[in-house]
Amino acid sequence: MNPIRRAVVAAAAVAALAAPLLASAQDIKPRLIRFGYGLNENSNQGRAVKFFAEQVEKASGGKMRVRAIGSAALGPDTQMQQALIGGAQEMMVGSTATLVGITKEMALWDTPFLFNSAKEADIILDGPIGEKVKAKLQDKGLVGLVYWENGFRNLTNSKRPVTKLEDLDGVKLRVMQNNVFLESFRSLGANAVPMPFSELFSALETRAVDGQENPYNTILSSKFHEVQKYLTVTNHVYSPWIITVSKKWWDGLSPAEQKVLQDAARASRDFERRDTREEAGRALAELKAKGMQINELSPAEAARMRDRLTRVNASIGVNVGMDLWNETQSALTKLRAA
Ligand code: TF8
Repeated sequence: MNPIRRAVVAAAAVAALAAPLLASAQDIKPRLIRFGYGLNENSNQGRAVKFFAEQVEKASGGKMRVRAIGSAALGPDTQMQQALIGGAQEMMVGSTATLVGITKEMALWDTPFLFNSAKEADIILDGPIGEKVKAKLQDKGLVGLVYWENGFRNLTNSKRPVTKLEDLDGVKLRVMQNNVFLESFRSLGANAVPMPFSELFSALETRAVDGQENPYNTILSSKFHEVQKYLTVTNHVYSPWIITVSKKWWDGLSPAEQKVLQDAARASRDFERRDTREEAGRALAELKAKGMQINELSPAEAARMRDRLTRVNASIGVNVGMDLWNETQSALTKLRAA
């Protein structure tokens, strides 16, 4: 080989080695990601979105930037979902419960007392059943990345201490825009009204509604203790959050960009669950210190409430499909026997 030819071959070899690196750098383009969420910046949700944003920026060498927009400034969950579907917004995190109008299978997670522990929730949500439900979003223009923990929900109100079923009679209770929640609380005797979360604080403050139900973390971070006196420990359902992406936008991303988002989402899930559980552990005491009256249900009353609430189960099974319902029940049975 003559020297010139040798130099050309050597240069080509160097270029070939560098190619994958260059290709992946070119595969990541400058992107601005509008990421909406409903709680405020100082909530578990806000902290985890911030964590996600940092991960994305780090992994993309600062090319992909996440603009986190909290406090429902881009609208309540249902409005953001439509913006994602239409491609006007890239990402969001919100309750799976507000997705049921788009993907009926999401109602599986609304089943009262479905999970006995956060550990059970993690296993089912991160396992094949959670994946299957998440995958259903794709036909509807959304890509689900990971589930976060909203948490076990508890009841608050400003009217009276709720220590038995009858205390709920006539209590005007805000629920999420979701039929299972609506039916569940109607069956308990409450006057349940669906309302987006973004309107809830002022509805409680003006007494347009008497009460609501959410995890301790949210009751605290949204300052509901300022407008709610009584808290009953019900743990009536485990609520997941889910990170969703506009499929229209996602399909235009390179595999490298999609990987950045997927990896960051997974890391944010682990961060969020750890942070949420740690906060939940002290939030109840803090709510008490801030003046809320905490009521525990007697075992007999808890059983009565549970019995009433789980009457909606049959209709959830039919709605999400009996195969999915049965698969979930047998997975839980197996888990509990282990
Ligand atoms: C609710 C939910 C909300 C979440 C949040 C806005 O009661 O628990 O806290 O959906 O993402 O609406």
